[in-house]
Amino acid sequence: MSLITTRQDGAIGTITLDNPAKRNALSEALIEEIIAALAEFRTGRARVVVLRARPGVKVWSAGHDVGELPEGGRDPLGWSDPLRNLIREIEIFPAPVIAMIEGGVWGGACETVFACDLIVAAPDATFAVTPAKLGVPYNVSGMLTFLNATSMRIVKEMAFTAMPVGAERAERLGMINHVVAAGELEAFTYDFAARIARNAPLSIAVMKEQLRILAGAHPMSPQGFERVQGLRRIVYDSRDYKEGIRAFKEKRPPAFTGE
Ligand code: LCV
Repeated sequence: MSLITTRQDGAIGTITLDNPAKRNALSEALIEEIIAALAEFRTGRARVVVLRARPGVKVWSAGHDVGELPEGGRDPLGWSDPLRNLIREIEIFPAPVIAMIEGGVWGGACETVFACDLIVAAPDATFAVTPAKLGVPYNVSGMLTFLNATSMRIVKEMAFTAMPVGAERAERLGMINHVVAAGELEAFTYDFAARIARNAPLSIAVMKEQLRILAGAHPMSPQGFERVQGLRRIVYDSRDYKEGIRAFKEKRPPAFTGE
């Protein structure tokens, strides 16, 4: 059973997340379908891609599929984790990806949306960075995605509180491009997409790639990287990490002890 639907109308591709039973959780299977769709759109010379969920959803995506996270002893967000592959595929896709958002965006889905080039949201959209809620040691390139989306102060607030940020505030902070009434969201987004599709695709592709390279140009010494990896291992080997995953699965609040 497909977990997304896709279509291409002229130069505009659309990917619709379509697994409401699991609140569009970013499972390996769903991510593989998105990546395959992006490959098809690249072959089909799409000039813009819209990434969306079904109209009227309350949850755009609940983030990484927690059931697919290791229960300890292994990096939960290593290089080859499906979520990391998805982020990189969106970033290197040679045309703008527009995230069209209704409802709640959680955890790894929040990073996925921030990795998109443009974000258009309905007023009910919310964005939540959730590692602290689960006890997960987020990874360095993921934190850089958040830092490229807003200020350090706001990243810290979102990461430390795990509280959702609403669309209006997100727009005020420059975190998203536009907030549009739900009834006009689709028309606005596809008009936005059509404007981009009428412009020069090669010029846009090279500007997108330049901005990706510049956004990732942060010096980190080998020692600095090794220190981060060592600290992250302490977290994913901790009892708190196991407790966070278990509490989610047992549908109860976690009791973190700092060990
Ligand atoms: C698997 C799920 C999920 C889910 N995975 O519906 O950023 S990090 O580091 O945290 C990263 C590792 C990450 O992204 O972790 C995931 C972060 N996501 C969250 O913290 C959101 C977790 N989900 C929720 O809080 C609720 O599901 C929301 C508020 C999104 C929706 O609540 P609602 O009452 O509408 P349910 O909670 O009843 O969920 C419906 C079904 O979807 C599953 C959930 O287990 C349930 O499945 P069953 O019907 O089989 O019990 N589900 C929801 N989120 N991230 N599965």
